[in-house]
Amino acid sequence: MTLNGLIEQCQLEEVPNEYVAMRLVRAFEERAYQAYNGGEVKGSIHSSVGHEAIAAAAGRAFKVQDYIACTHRGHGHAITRGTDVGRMFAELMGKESGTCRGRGGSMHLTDKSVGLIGANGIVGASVELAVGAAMSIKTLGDRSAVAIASFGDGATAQGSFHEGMNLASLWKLPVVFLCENNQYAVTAHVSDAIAAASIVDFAEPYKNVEGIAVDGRDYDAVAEAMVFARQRAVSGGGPVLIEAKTYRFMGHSRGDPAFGAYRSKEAHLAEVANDPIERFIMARQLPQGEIVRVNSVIAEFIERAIDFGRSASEPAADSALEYVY
Ligand SMILES: Cc1ncc(C[n+]2csc(CCOP(=O)(O)OP(=O)(O)O)c2C)c(N)n1
Ligand SMILES: [Mg+2]
Repeated sequence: MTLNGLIEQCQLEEVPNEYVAMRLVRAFEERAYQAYNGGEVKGSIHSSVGHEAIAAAAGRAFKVQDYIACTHRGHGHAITRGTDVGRMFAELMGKESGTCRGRGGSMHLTDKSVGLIGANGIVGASVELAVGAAMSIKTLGDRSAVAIASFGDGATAQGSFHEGMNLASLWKLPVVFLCENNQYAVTAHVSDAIAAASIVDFAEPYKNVEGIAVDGRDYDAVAEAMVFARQRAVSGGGPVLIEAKTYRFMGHSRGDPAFGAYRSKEAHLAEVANDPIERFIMARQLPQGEIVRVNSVIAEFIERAIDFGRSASEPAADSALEYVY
């Protein structure tokens, strides 16, 4: 039950694969949220609605041999790298068939088979994991792979971000720093929390690091920046810091409303009107009838995937300490 399998099922002619990728991420997030509210998901979840163009572009621009470390908002990257979506639901539900045998849940969803070296609940930790992976790539003399650190705007206030940038800069490591700036760290707006005028400015003091700021809701712009960044990093040119600017369409996590407390309804509605999926449909002038047909194939796929999670078994209680480190 992978994205590529779904793309085959869709028998696409007039709709590109990237649309399916973005729409699958959206459908997963919406269904996972519903399942959370229905008590089926254990632990916490964080929705990546609004970030779909970034995940879809990463799925396209990066290669199977690359490594990616994610944040607590990492479902989209797992999907576009090719993690089995049924096993993702099983993981969220704490089931034995999950990608981490139900021990990780949403925030620690890991899938070595696709180079996903972990979602992470520690803000900023994805930077150090990716820099470590990039060090191993360089040490082994592998000239075919890069590591990607996905992190939020809030993570750029962490020491780990600057430590990672410093080492990667000094040693010209093959790493792509991907800041998914959704404007908020829980309730704090980026302008109140981060000292730089723009996050991309953090590339400036670090030698060998190139900074690129893109509209994170524009699939083509993000994909172009990532293809460039990967090429530069893999060929020994040094790291790239991509700032992909978007908006967090939902609340921070379960229980946090999308607007009302710290975001006004008017400002929120103006942001969600700028929807990466709708923009892609408009930019490519995709036929409405085909969109409706493909969306229904995706909806059925999601139902099969969640049913897989539901019917999977719970880990045995006496195995709780196995497979944890
Ligand atoms: C080291 C650390 N400090 C604080 C937290 C609590 N926390 C969880 S998510 C979050 C905000 C993260 O914001 P950002 O990096 O912008 O990512 P986003 O949630 O917007 O994707 C904070 C402060 C944490 N998990 N880890
Ligand atoms: Mg943020």
